[in-house]
Amino acid sequence: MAALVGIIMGSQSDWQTMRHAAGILDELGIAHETRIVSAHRTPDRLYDYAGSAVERGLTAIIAGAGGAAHLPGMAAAMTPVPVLGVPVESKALKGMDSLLSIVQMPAGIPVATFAIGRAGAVNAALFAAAMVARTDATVAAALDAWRARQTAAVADAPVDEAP
Ligand code: RP5
Repeated sequence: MAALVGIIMGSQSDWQTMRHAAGILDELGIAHETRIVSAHRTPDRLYDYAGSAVERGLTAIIAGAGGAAHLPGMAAAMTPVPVLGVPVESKALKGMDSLLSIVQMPAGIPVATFAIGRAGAVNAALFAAAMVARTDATVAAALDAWRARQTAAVADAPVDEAP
């Protein structure tokens, strides 16, 4: 099945974060693809990927990067497909560098920016799912069920946990 959502990341090291986005899309049955595409190390690959996103039918691109995180913004500059940016937590600055690099786009080239790390990856995937769900009743039902399971899993009261 052709991918509806693309997950790209700047490095293999980003996969530990971005795999959470892929996991959510797997759970919801949304066809997706995962690629390492670096704005700095593989610029031609980025050009090819973003340039072909429309013709390949992608609804959204989830782009994760850390540090000087130019991948989401550069991808957004080269395609009209909505780009959802995930700041990966960096060792030196705990992802604040990634967050600010991704969120501070100039007016005219939007990137929807999510939280640093796993929460951002999960929410970017849920957001992409919500986009797909507008025109896909099966995905809409899967997303509703996912949210209902999450709600049902929240206990009424806290318990002591093993240290
Ligand atoms: C960025 O540099 C990547 O997105 C990654 O988060 C960061 C570090 O990359 P590696 O040195 O671990 O490959 O381009």
